Amino acid sequence: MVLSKSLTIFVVVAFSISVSLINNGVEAFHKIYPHLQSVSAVSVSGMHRTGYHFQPPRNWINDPNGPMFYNGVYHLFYQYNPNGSVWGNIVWAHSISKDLINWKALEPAIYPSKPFDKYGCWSGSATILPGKGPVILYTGIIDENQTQVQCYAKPEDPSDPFLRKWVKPDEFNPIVVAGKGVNGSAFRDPTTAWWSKDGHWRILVGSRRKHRGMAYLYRSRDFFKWVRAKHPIHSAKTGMWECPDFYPVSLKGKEGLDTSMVGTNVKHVLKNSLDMTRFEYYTLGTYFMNKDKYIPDNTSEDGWGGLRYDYGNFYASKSFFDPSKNRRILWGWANESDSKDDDIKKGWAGIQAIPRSVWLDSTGRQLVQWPVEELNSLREREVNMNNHKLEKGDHIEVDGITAAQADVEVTFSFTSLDKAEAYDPSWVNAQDLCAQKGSKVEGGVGPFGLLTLASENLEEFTPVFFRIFKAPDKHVVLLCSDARSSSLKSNLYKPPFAGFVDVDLEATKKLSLRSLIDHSVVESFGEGGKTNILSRVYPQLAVTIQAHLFVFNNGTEPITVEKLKAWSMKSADII
Ligand code: DQQ
Repeated sequence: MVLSKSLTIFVVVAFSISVSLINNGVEAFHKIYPHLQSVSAVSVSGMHRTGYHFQPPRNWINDPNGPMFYNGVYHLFYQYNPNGSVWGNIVWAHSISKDLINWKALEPAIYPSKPFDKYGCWSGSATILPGKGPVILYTGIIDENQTQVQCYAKPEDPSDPFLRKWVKPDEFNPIVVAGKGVNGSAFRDPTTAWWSKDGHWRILVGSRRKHRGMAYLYRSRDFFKWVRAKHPIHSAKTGMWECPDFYPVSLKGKEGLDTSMVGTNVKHVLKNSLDMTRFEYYTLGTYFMNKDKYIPDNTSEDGWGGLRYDYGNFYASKSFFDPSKNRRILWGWANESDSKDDDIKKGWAGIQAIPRSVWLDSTGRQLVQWPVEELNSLREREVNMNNHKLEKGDHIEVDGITAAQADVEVTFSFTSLDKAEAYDPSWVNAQDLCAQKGSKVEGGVGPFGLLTLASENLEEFTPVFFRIFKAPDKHVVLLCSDARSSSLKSNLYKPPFAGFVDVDLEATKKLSLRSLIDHSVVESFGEGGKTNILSRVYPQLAVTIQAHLFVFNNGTEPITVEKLKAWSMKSADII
């Protein structure tokens, strides 16, 4: 008895220590700052505002909600505090676009007004009901203890091309309450519904039972009366699952699929956002509709070390099917990495990452993502660098563009992998490895890559780079986006974000990188979007026209910049 008690204490302590070590430096959410949440900004600081990443003119934003394409218009809703630049007073802000890049803000679509959402309108999704139009499912907060229920809203006038006004009918609302055995204070973020041939709509709702993250499955014939399936569709020991997303991907090609698609030529993706670590992970697997079970493939790790859409600052993501271009698009929120006090001074906090197309890699082992093609319309002045050799210690400026607001695509090549450093099998955590072997530590093949948002004399820079190691049976490729040298300012969260890249180097001896640089964000796509990292950074010197871009090599193996194209980026119209 005594032994089991101390064992319990040990497990709890070990669990909290391990969680705090991987906590991404961000405090858990839904913490209310009563004295700050309605302090409106005296002025809005433009210094680190983005030129083409989505952000409203002022105030706090978090999760993307209910993205959809309907009647020729893209809709983006998002969690928004209309009164201040910390989390609180949450409503669904609403913006519309014809191209996913330029946006026009409308009035908030959903805000507390009913007993079932009096204390907040939290995240959720949109479903377009054939012949009937869109319905939004969202989480309503019913009391000060943050008790959560699922609610629905529909357009007041479905013929309004912009769907400006949304109503929350009293009939059937709330449509789902926690029920027996479900933790009502950890029960939120309904998914887009999918329809099955058995005549039912199905949704998932994120939850937790003790330390186990759960995605509960609900079924409905009419979209209003929902019944919980006996078992969650899936669960894992990772703490609370927020913002689940569940969708099919095609086994071949880049085309996206409607959320209701099933069959032998698809795999399913289950993504969850981990409240404890503020990271997300996904698995690829098989959905057994008859049993309402999802089983991850044995190639997808199902836990803390699982695959991530993004190994940086990217959370509460949500995808939707865009029938106008037959693609699945992924939105993710990139929180600030500065302090709450800085956010209050700035008068704003939070951006959305560039929307990305997402599809299954030809290996079937992971997803691939790429910025939507519409982004290219912002490209203006172009510069090129071709077949430029970088010896050890070289850093060469990519001159002639606005380096603080740019898009860079580069392919690096090398003739030999012989000098690759030996890989120690204990290096399982990419971020720890990047912390140990940063961009300045000399290597064999690499580190090589880009120095983004760099000051002229490199007092500040955010390096995005590859480093290659030799394991007994393969090469291990590390991609880092290291914020440690990004700013002279202290009290910032400056992590050396990193991920491994699943690529066969023997065959190609090439690696490609794309970085979207936008004042306080560097959003990078390694090897065509296999490994992606978004960093938020706050340079003090490398701002506007004082920002520079370099290619560099700090490895002994010479590296060739085979092909580099960089563009100044126009600002998007986000009003
Ligand atoms: N943010 C929302 C929740 C969700 C969390 C509240 C994820 O619904 O679980 O703003 O960032």
